[in-house]
Order: sequence, then structure tokens, then C-alpha cells
Amino acid sequence: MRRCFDLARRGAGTVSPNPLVGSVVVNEGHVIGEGYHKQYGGAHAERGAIHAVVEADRPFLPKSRLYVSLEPCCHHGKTPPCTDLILASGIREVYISMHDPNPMVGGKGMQLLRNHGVAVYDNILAAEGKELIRFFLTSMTKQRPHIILKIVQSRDGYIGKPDKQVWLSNDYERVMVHKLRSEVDAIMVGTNTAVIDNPELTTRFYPGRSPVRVLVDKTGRIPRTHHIFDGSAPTWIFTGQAKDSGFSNNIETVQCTFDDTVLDRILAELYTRRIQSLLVEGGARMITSFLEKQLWDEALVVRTPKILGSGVKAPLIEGSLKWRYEMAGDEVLAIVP
Ligand code: AOF
Ligand code: ZN
Repeated sequence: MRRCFDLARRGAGTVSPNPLVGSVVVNEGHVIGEGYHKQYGGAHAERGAIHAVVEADRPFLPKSRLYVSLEPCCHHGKTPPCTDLILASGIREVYISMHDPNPMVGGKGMQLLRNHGVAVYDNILAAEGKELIRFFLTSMTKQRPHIILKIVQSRDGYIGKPDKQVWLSNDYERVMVHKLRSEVDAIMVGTNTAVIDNPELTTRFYPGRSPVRVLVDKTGRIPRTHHIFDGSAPTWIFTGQAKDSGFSNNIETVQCTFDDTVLDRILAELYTRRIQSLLVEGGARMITSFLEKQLWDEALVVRTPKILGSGVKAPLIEGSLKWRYEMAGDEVLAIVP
């Protein structure tokens, strides 16, 4: 099953809004086929794994086990049901980590296999299986993107100075964040951060595609010469002003009403546009709005050894949370959950 998880992760950044899924076919302790969901709209993991079994090994399928990190689908989506293929292959034993939260499947895939006499074992390493599909799971259950808040702070608890950019983190952390950018569907910063830092918000220090840049610019304060208008990644600008059609294809303004529920409105629009994961990279005010509304699922807090003495206080993440700590050179990464 761990091999399934590893295979599944190779699809990060290319399968959304589908989940990451990996699968292996095992005969008497030997892996005879492997597959993973590679591309949205493309073959599912089980299909890849079963098709990877070479001709000479096919007679062994009825005596083989299929491992898959997600319950096999039993519906017609962009691809035919995996349960049909499993039954046709002759495989009689299926090991599953996580059930599919998609209401079209939701246990029915396992039931169908059992009804046909296949032995189905589920909940194998379920916690890891759940973590693997967390973007998909949040989107399915909460009807909004999975939200990751990123906070980089000095040792004395500041994220920067009020009006100029301060660089706090090290190269290791930068690569890690760019890896995360390559895996999420969208990235967001508040207006002040966009104006002051002039960030690019693209994936550069890790291979992979850039996420959609989501900006909030109520009154059109972000200068047109800033990086976010360079067209190098799809960019959506939520604004209170009239729709602006004077941008290149990649840049779109989305008109919206700015009141107490503006954040919910933006998230609803992102959900409609099938954004399943959103990385919020700052600044303090933007992060605080997400925290206050309890609209977040994960936090990545980078504690750097630098001392600023004064500045913008880092938003406080409170509650009895389970933190996971990692060292990144001289920095401490605190990750929740
Ligand atoms: C599986 N194996 O590898 C994946 C599954 O439109 P489709 O045909 O690609 O179906 C998408 C749905 O299938 C998706 O919402 C989820 O419920 C399930 N994904 N199922 O058996 C896979 N990626
Ligand atoms: Zn399937």
C-alpha cells in the first residue's frame, strides 16, 4: 500500500480535480503491475496497474492481489468503471486504503466487488490514504478548496515590516514552498502583500506547473507593471471595480461585492471553478481573516532564527492543535495537522 501512495504522489499537480491514486498488482509477493492516475481525464490507477501486467503474467491474475489507495470507482465518468475491469481481469482479492468520498462511488465500488465474490479488505493504512486525498476530500465534504496557510516568522514573532519586503526564510524552505506551489491548484495573497512585495507567485525552484494566482484587489491598487500581470501563469483578480477586459488571455478580473462575506464568496467561486487546494501565502491581514472565520485546513509555520525587533505581528494559530516539526537548515517548520 505504501508503494501505491508513492506512485499516487507522482500525479500531484496534474490530476486535480480528481484525487491522487496509486495501484499495484501483486502475485505471490512479486509486483507484476503498477499504475497511478497521471492526468485528469486519463486512465485510473487500477487500469494502469492491470494493463501494465505483461502477457506472460496474465494467467496469474486470478491468483493475484490488487492494492489500490482509493476504493475503485463503479460509475461512468470520463473513464469507464474500474470495478468492471477488475472483475474482467479475474482478480479475486482487492486491498483498499480509503473509501471514495465521491457520492457517485461512496462504498458502492466495494459493495459491487463483494457482490461478485471478490474478497475486499479496506482501511489499510487509512490515515495515510486519507492524507493523500485530502484536497479532494475537503472539496467533496466542505464544498470549498482545501486551505493551507503559510506563515514565515522571525524568532521574535514578526512576519515583516509594515511597508517594505523583508526576506526571512532560507533556500531549503523556498524549494519546499515551490514544491507545494507545484501541487496546489491556486495560490493567494492579500492586496498589501501584492503591492509591497511584488511577488511572482509562480513555481520556479521546483519542477512543475504554476498554480492559478488569485488576487484580491478591491480598488485596483496593484500596479499594472507588477509581476502578477506578466501573464506567466493564469491570474484571477477579484475586484470591486468594473470588469476589466484590457488584459491578456491569462488574466481575468472577477467582479465581486466586498462585504463581511467576501471571503466565502471568493471561495465559493474558486470551488465552482474546480479549485481544490489553495495556498495562502500572506500577509498578516489575509491570514487573520481566514483564521477568524476558521476557514483553513492546514498551516505551515516557518520559524526562522532572525530577529526583527519590531514590525507586523505574526498571526497566532491557537487551539489544541497537533503540530509536526521539521528542521530545515536553521529553520523550524511547524506543520499542522
Ligand atoms: C479510481 N481510480 O485512479 C481515480 C478514481 O471522470 P473519471 O472517470 O476520471 O472519474 C473521476 C472520479 O473517479 C473521481 O471523482 C473519483 O471519485 C474517482 N477517482 N477512482 O477508481 C482512480 N482517480
Ligand atoms: Zn476508477
